[in-house]
This record gives sequence, C-alpha cells and structure tokens, in this order.
Amino acid sequence: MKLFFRTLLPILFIIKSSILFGQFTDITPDSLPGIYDGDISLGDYDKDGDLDILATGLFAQDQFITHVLKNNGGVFEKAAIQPDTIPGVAEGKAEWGDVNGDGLLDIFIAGRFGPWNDEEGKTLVYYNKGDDIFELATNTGLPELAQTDATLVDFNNDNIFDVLLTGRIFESKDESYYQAALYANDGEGKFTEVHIFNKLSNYYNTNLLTSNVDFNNDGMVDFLINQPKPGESLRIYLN
Ligand SMILES: [Ca+2]
Ligand SMILES: [Ca+2]
Ligand SMILES: [Ca+2]
Ligand SMILES: [Ca+2]
Repeated sequence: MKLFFRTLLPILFIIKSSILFGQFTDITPDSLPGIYDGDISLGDYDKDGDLDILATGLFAQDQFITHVLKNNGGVFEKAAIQPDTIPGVAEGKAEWGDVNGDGLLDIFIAGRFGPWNDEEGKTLVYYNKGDDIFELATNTGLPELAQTDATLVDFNNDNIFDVLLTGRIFESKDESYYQAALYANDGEGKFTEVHIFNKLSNYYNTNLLTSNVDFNNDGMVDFLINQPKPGESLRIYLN
C-alpha cells in the first residue's frame, strides 16, 4: 500500500493533470452571430476590466455587418449598441483603438464593401461616446480601398493613433492601383497623408505584414511592408 502512495499515486496525478490541461470548454453562446471573411479585434471598450470583441465581415453573400460582442465576466453577448447597425467589411481589418484620445476605444474598420466583383471599399471610424453609443466620424480624409490591411500606430509619438493603410484603390471601374501609405491623425480624427511607401499597378494584393516594431530601438516605430512583386524582398522602413 505504501508503494502505491509513494509511486503510483503521483504518476496517476500527473497523467490526469496532463489530460485535463489539454481540454477546452466552448463557452460560445448560441445567440452569437455568424460572420465570415472578415476580421476581429479585442479591446475593453466599456472599461469594465475585460476584453470585448469587435468582429466585422459577411453574414451572407455581399451582406456586410460589424458586431460588438460584450464580455460580461466571461459570458459574451451581442452588445445593444447605438446605432444598432454598423456596416461591415470583408477581406479587411477591424481594430479597437482610441482614435480621438478621449480614453475610450473607438471602432476602426476598413475593407471591401461592395459586391465581390466590384471591389468597392470602405474605411470607417466610429467614436465610442460611452454607454454603448457610437458615432460615425465624417470627413476623416482616409481613402476607401479594397483588399485592405491596416494598423493603428503612433508613428510620431504624440500619443495619438495614426493609420498605416494598404489596399487597392479604384480610380474608375477599370483602373486601379495598390498602395501602402501612412496617414497622420491631428487628434480630432482628421487624417493627412504623410508618406506613400509603395504604389503599384498590375500586382495582386499588397499585404502589409506587420507594424509596431522598433527595429533599431530608437523609440520610433518602424515599418515592415511586403513587396508583392515576384522575386523582390519585403521592405523594411526605419522611421
Ligand atoms: Ca469590457
Ligand atoms: Ca476614443
Ligand atoms: Ca501620432
Ligand atoms: Ca525605430
């Protein structure tokens, strides 16, 4: 019996623990909406100490929607926000970020908005006014593009989020180009183009790989942007 407690019992405990550590519980409520071909972001938009979900995408072909999913102590539910419908984007980006510096996380979404064969784009900012109320920002100065990637990043260390935005811009139905560009935020949600990293035609998809990296540790964020031309290197830009 002593042998059992000294040797076998610890072994059984280890085996049981290893089995339990590999198990996950799906807590997704049935009421959460289904969306696809979009993007998600985590942030505590209601400042109650837990991470909430921003999700954008399609709920049917060419039907776009953005959802705010509130975390109530580990239980998620669709937030009853105002306005009750926020347009969504596909093949794009969703980010929580405090665009106007008031301490509340705002909604940033950018990507395809039109039919899949039309490639119309949308870039939207909704300000968080508190109490689940959001307000659409007007005249942001940001371009509307398709096949989008974006990141909110403070490139000039003024504690205000700026935007690095990449995607396909249509000049007309038949003419388009791909661009990766940086837009400075004046602190009131008005953006001005400060630098174009690349502007390309004839190549599909200028995916922006990452951002928020300080390669040379000088306190200024630098950028890593892929180069979609076959055979060329991704580009590293020091700020
Ligand atoms: Ca929260
Ligand atoms: Ca804000
Ligand atoms: Ca800034
Ligand atoms: Ca740097």
